[in-house]
Amino acid sequence: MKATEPLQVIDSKGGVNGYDPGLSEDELMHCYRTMLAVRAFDAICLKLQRSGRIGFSIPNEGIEATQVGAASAMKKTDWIFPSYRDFGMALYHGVKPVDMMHNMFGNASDNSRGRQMPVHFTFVEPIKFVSISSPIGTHLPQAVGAAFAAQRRGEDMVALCSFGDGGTSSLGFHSALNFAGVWKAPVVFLCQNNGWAISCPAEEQTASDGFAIKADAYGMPGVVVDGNDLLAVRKAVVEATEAARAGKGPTLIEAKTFRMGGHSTSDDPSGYVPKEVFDEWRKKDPIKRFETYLAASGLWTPEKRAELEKEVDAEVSAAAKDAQAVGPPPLETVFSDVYAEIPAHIRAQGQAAFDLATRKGDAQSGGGEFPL
Ligand SMILES: Cc1ncc(C[n+]2csc(CCOP(=O)(O)OP(=O)(O)O)c2C)c(N)n1
Ligand SMILES: [Mg+2]
Repeated sequence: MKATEPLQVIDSKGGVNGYDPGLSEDELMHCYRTMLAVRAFDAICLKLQRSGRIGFSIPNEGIEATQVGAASAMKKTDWIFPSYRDFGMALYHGVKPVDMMHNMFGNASDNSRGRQMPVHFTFVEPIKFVSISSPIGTHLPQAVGAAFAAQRRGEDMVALCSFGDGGTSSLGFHSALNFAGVWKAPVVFLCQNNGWAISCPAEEQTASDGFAIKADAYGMPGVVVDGNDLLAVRKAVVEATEAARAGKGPTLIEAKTFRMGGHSTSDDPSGYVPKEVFDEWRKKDPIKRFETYLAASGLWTPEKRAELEKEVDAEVSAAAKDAQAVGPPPLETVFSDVYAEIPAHIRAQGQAAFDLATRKGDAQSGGGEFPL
C-alpha cells in the first residue's frame, strides 16, 4: 500500500496556518472534554469487564479525534450510522454516560432492554444514533437508504456512516457506495483506517493504494485525512456535509488512525501488533495533539486537563454505579416487548419459562466471559 499524504491542520507546534475551525471556545473545549470522556468511559468499562460486572467492551483509545472531529460536523437533524467503536459521537451530541452504561449492563433501563450486545447503543435523542450492527458493513446500505429517502422528502439530513478498514471488504460497502454514487445520496462515508481488522493488517485487507481511492470507482471524491488531528477530520467532514447538502452527493473519507487497545476486551493485540508500532503511535496521541492547538490558542493548561479528567471520571463512575444498581429487565418482557398481542402458543411457551424461573430462580448473570 503506497502512502497518500493525509490532510492535516494542526502542525507540530499547535499552529493551524490560519485555518478557522468555525467553533467557539466553548465548542472547542466541548470537543476536548468529550475526548477525555471517551477515554474515561473506556477505562471504566475495562475495569467493569475485568471484574466480571459486564461481559464485553470495545476499546477506543487512540481514535477519539476521528470520532469527535466527525461528530462535531454533524447537525442535530443529521443521522449517525456508527460502527461499534463510535460512542464518542454519541457523547459529543449530549447522550448521557448513564444511558450508555444501562446498555453496558443490559439492565431494565437500557433502551434495548438487554437485547443488544454491550456497546451496541442506539439513541433517538438528542441525535439519531442508529442501532449499532454487529455484522460488519450491514449499516452502509441502511445509511444510503435513509439519506436517499430524506433527500426525496426534501428534508435537511445528511447521514454520517462510519466503519473500519475491514468494513471495506464487505458486500455492503460496495453496494452502498454504488447506490450512493448513482443517486447522489447525502452520505458521508467515514472509513476509520485504524490499521487492523482484529488481527488482519490493513495491508492485507486490500490491494488498492489505500481505501479513499475506492471512491473513484463509484464516482465520488475520496479524501485521506490524519485521523489523529481533530481539526483535519472536522474540516474533511464539514466539506463533505456541505457538498451533500448542496446535492452534490457522497464523499468517502479515509481517516488514518490507530487503535491503541485490543479489538475488544476479548482480544490481546500484543500477539500480533509489534510493540514498536504501539510506541510510535503513542507519540501521535490525538488528545495531546489537540492540546497543543488549545494551548497555542490560550485555552489549555495541564491543570485544566486534570480538572476535566476528574470531572468526567466522576461522571462516568457515577453512571456505572447507577446502572449497576438497576436490575435486569423482567423476564416477561422477552415476550411482552415483541408482540402487540401475544399469540396463544407463545403465551404457553412464556408460561412454561415463568414456571421454570419460579421453580429454579431467574437467570443468573454469568462470570464475565464473552465468546468473541
Ligand atoms: C460480516 C462479519 N464478518 C466478520 C465479523 C467478525 N468481526 C467483528 S469485528 C471485525 C473486524 C472489523 O475490522 P474493522 O472494520 O477494521 O473495524 P475496527 O474493529 O478496526 O474498528 C470482524 C472481522 C463480523 N462481525 N461480521
Ligand atoms: Mg480497523
